[in-house]
Amino acid sequence: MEGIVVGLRCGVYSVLSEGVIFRLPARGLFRNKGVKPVVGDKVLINDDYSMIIDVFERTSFLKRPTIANLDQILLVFSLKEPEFSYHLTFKYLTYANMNNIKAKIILTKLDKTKDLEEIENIKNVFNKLGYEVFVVSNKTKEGLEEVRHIFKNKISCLVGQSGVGKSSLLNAIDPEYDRSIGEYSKALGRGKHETKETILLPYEGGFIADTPGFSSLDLELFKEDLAQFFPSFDKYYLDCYFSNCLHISEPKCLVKQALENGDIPQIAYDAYLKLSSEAIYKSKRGY
Ligand SMILES: Nc1nc2c(ncn2[C@@H]2O[C@H](COP(=O)(O)OP(=O)(O)OP(=O)(O)O)[C@@H](O)[C@H]2O)c(=O)[nH]1
Ligand SMILES: [Mg+2]
Ligand SMILES: [Zn+2]
Repeated sequence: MEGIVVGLRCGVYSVLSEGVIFRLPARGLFRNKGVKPVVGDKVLINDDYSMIIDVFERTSFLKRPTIANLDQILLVFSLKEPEFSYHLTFKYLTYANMNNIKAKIILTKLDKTKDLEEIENIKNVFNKLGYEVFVVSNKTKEGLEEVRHIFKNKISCLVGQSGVGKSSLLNAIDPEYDRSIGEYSKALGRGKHETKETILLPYEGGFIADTPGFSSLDLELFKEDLAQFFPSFDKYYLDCYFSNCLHISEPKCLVKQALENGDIPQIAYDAYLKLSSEAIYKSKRGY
């Protein structure tokens, strides 16, 4: 019998198969294969429904949060509490590119801001780089209809800092999900990590994953990966004069040229410089 892993807690898998959720362990043979089932995996369960006996090949794999077979990542950021951050948005868009998974952006807490110009600016920057941006209020439900359709028939994952409203968005989409909602802490500048585990929720021919919020220190990127996978850089970096160009002070750099032509927004390039200055060299790690 085939199924999909929708949850995992203390080594016990929740597998949805033919409309029923089974709680099962996984057989040890996965160690030989070098894979252990994770949420999102398509798996085979044995005839008496007591064990996962095989895991099918993955179409994609994301380490943080750990999830397989994603069609898209929905990066969720709030406009306020916590404040929107270009820095984090670019960081996570780069991460999605590195993993070859499409990403879209959802901005929440529209009801908490009156600064419509800022929203337009954010939209323009990311639209220019080829990303769709959705703006919603989980409270008033403004903008929610536009967001609903992006989840249909796909496996999607909500990724974002703690407190931005990932679980609230799911409840706004369907109150029956009944996701537990945390509090925003002014002192911490984020939520208090209300969602503890990644879980897949069925939605119109697909699934939406609610995930634990990340903290801003969670993800470490390397300079080389940023130079290659930063949003829109894939169009340029192969044609830079130096094959290991970091697009900072090297001559004949196509990224710098695109910046001068206005094809890359200044705010994106500034975010790149900051991310690159914080990152370390992969080569120095000896990989
Ligand atoms: N005003 C307003 N508040 C919101 C909105 N979305 C979420 N919130 C509030 O933001 C806080 C955090 O919401 P959650 O949905 O728990 O955030 P989360 O992203 O799931 O957080 P973690 O599970 O910790 O990662 C709660 O107090 C929500 O009521 C919104 O659109 N508008
Ligand atoms: Mg949550
Ligand atoms: Zn370059």
